[in-house]
Amino acid sequence: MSRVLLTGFGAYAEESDNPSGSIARRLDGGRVDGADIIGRVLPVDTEGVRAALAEAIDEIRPEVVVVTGVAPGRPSPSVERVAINVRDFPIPDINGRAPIDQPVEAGGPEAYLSTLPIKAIVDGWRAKGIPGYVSNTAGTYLCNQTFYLARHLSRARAGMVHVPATPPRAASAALLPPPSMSLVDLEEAVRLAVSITVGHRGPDLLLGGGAIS
Ligand code: PCA
Repeated sequence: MSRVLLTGFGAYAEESDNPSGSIARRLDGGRVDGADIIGRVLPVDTEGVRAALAEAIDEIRPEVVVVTGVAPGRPSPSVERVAINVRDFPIPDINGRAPIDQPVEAGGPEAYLSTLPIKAIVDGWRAKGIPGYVSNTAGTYLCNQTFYLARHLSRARAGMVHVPATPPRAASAALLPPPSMSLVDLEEAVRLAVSITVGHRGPDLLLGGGAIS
């Protein structure tokens, strides 16, 4: 029986109700294609997140790790291609830390590629009417850090999905509301990403997912 560790994040900055954490809680204890999902909510804390993730990996010993986070402003779910060994925080974490040009792991590789079938995930999303895409940067904040750590700390197939804002969050924007999708649709996108990963064998699909910039 395979185990999937699905992480989301708690509140930070303007994201008082982080949909990624809600989705991890909602899918926790569920089953997808014969795999058990164990959902965990991680703190948006650059010091604390390593211990929280390492503890979850030690305890669960997952075959797959899917890190999720919210990316307000993005139009739809996106699956990340790469995590870089850089922390350059544009806003502080929940404890006021904002490292500039610090590594995630001193002496670690400069980057890790996702070992999820990113093209198959996008293809599967689109087949179900979810307008997802491959993202070629996970940023330089906590989500990039956690995706990097997931690859660094475990041998599981590991990667990351960013989700857009939900309508209530978008409605709270002072001026132009960011794009949004309902929590139910985002939960389905994350559930599908897990299911496609669990069911995928062999190399990823050979479909375009690049960007000019
Ligand atoms: N999104 C942030 C960190 C936590 C979250 O949900 C990010 O994209 O880095």
